[in-house]
Amino acid sequence: MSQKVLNTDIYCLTGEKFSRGRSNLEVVKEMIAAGVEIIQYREKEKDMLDKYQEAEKLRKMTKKAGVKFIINDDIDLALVVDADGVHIGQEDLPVDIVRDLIGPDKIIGLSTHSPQQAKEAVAQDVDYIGVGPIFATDTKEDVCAPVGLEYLEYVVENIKLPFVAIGGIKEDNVELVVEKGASCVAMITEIVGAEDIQEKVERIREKMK
Ligand code: TZP
Ligand code: MG
Repeated sequence: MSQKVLNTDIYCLTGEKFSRGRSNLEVVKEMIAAGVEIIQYREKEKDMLDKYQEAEKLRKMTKKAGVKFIINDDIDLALVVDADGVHIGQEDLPVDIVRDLIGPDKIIGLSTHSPQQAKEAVAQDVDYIGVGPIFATDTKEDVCAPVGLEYLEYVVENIKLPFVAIGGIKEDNVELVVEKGASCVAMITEIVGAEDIQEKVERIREKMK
């Protein structure tokens, strides 16, 4: 288990349809230039061939920059592009099966939405959990209703796994999330939809201090 996996402040995800017409390649380039240390490739509506071709390029870019690269959902894709890991949800394959497929050295992240799911994650071979959606999110597909800050508080107090808070987090509310004890926050629209991604990341980092 790679305990140092979320030893960073901002966890970025792709979302091409929220990226103001920019490609994932352009957006990830900006994220890397902003000093982001972990990026998840998440594209729910693209064909596997498109995802493969894109993820190959993103893997090369992230590897060169020393940035962790995580693939959402697709274990096969994570393996073929040699990503650092996969991020799965409650409706994906069970963690033990994913671990068997992906091997002992890759990162497994698991989305959780309740104390029960967090407790179950502790008993499984996951490297980190996602905690959310904290707030209502514009990124609707495959995302459940907001769980609020209470669930985050529960995790901070009771769960020993590394975690990343996610869902509706913006420059304007990130302080609330950090105050509750999150040291790593994930954002899609706030970052991919920013006119100037590097400036946006800088401003979020200021707010997180
Ligand atoms: N999981 C929980 S909320 C969410 C995911 C993937 C979407 C987050 O998107 P945004 O735009 O940062 O609210
Ligand atoms: Mg999933």
